[in-house]
Amino acid sequence: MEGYLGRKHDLEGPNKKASNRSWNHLYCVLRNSELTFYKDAKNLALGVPYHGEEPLALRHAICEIAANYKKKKHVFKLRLSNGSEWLFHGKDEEEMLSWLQGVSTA
Ligand code: I3P
Repeated sequence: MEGYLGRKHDLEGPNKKASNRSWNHLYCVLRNSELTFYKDAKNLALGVPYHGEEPLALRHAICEIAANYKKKKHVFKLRLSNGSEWLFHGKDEEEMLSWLQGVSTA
């Protein structure tokens, strides 16, 4: 699946806050148990990931609704096996839930 989500890097590793903590609106692509980010769909077509980032490997990742995050609605949290954590913001409940399900079963 693919589409736009808000993304915030929360933890770089266990108990280590990410240095860049701002929200970005990114084109997200979920394929083959990996999540890759692009500035927009055009950059996906060109094969140019956002800031040259490596895809996030979703094996052994944990994904859940970010119940503790109160500043926005429709946010879910992704914790990777390396301890890094990311928040994702869908435009509505339905979009958030479909990504949550997609990422959880990847
Ligand atoms: C961050 C930005 C984020 C904010 C984060 C700030 O500043 O304002 O929106 O997260 O707060 O550090 P900058 O863009 O200058 O990097 P929230 O939207 O969740 O508040 P945080 O450090 O408390 O996570």
